[in-house]
Amino acid sequence: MNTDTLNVSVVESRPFSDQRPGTSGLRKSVSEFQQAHYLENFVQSIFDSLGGCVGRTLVLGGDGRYYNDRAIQIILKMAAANGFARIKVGRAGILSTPATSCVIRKYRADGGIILSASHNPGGPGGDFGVKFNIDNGGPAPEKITEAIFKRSREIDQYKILQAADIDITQLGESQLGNMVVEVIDPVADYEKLLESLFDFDLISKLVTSGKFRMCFDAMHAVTGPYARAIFEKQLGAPAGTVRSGEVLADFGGGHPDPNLVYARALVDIMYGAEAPDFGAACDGDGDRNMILGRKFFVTPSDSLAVMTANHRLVPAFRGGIAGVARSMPTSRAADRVAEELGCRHFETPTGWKFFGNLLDAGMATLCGEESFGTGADHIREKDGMWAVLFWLNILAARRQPVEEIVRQHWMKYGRNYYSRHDYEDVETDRAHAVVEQLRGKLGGLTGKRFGGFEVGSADDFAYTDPVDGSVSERQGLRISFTDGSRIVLRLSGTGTRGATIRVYLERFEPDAARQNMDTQAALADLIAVSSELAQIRQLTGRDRPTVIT
Ligand code: VG1
Ligand code: CO
Repeated sequence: MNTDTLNVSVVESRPFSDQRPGTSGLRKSVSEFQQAHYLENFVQSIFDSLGGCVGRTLVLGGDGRYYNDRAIQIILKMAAANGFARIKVGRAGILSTPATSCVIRKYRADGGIILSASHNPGGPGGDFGVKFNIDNGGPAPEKITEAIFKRSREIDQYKILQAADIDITQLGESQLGNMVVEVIDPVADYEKLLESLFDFDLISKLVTSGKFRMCFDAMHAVTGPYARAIFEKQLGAPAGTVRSGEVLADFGGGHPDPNLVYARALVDIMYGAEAPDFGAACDGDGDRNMILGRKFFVTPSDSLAVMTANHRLVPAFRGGIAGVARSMPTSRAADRVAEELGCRHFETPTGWKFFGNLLDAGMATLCGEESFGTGADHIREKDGMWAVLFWLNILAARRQPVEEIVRQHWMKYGRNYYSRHDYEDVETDRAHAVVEQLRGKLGGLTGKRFGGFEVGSADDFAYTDPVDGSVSERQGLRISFTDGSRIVLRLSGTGTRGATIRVYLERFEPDAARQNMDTQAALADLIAVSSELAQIRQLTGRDRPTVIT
């Protein structure tokens, strides 16, 4: 077939002014995405920013949320009209974010589109999103997302093939115009990759021993099929180990964010009578994870530190690691482990896209964020299933309860009490006023005392990428105290309603005798200082956070 004979429509369109990707892709309510030409304009802006689509290969999938099915058909037809040679699409449109990264890398595709608003709720009244990943399998870096945004503001047409919908429920290849649509198994390649990293025999012995019970909550989001295939089928964990394993378009009405607030069902099991030994959950698109022991919560910052300290138990890391990278608001627990190991550690802005260069350059091996994200150099996304398997590998090798492993870790390295306070859906102007007010104070804070705390340094975090020298400014206000405590404040880049203020609190406690406090109590003095500095109550009228994690 030749392009001239293809039934391509060039559709006139007008730009939307609000298509700037945030921390992780473009996220809006479903109804905004359903406006005429909205999705099409953004997808065409991605294609136009690629410097040519002809002959290229793209990976396409999503987390199964509402509107995925329609969006996939639209993108397939647009890709065909724009000259792509091949699209690998997950069966029924399913591909988790980490699995997409894996497939892009394995088949050397030119990029991928993930249809997900991650941990945001789904359904007709929920959110939708589009993430674009580049050929290293990772989220597009800022210079690319800015180019896409720029293009979206001037775009006046898009191309789409006039054709019937393609059946993507069966594996195999079919033709759409000149493009091959290849429907792939969403789990197979990713499962093989994970199997190559961990000691599956050892983990299988643990989960089939009858002496160890685990519970995994897929929150009716994308990890259900992955977890069933890997934990139950491949590793032999008893049927029923995976809860809420069916992917539902509205996630069963839940909020697929694996934390103590939204993963309530799992938390109740893990803190109830007869609690299992190990519990875990993942988010909407499978890149986040929460780790729980019996009546015990592992903060994501501690999880990264414990993984780093125990990396040699995992076959993939037996030869050592080059370095650890964490996002700026993530606690500094992993830094101390890196120092003891003699490996490098890095502090990057929030968002996985900032780890890509460090991983590509072999400077960092493990990465993590306080927002329930951990991952490594096997792909270029954070990886929920990977994190759960890493913990299972540690548990299988050490044969100790989760709580004991973490407490021993604190005894050796000290404990970073850590919490994040979110104020959601704040009126945008008021949220900006909070940031401006605090930013204005930063210059005069060093040396000042607040309660028992003395400010050691205060700045608006700017990051210079050590690989390509690119600079990202205004990445969060941080105030460090001389005793190692920190307060960080930034606005979320993933919300879809109003603005979300995030306050991150961290206090270091080296004394083992004082490592057993309740987190909020241990941070109470610092929380008081943060209220005084940030003036959230005065400037927004909010007297308490919406979500505490
Ligand atoms: C949040 C988290 C950030 C994470 C991002 C994407 O961003 O804080 O650490 O990388 O979500 O996660 P923000 O800007 O709202 O703080 V996900 O699971 O969307 O891919
Ligand atoms: Co996610």
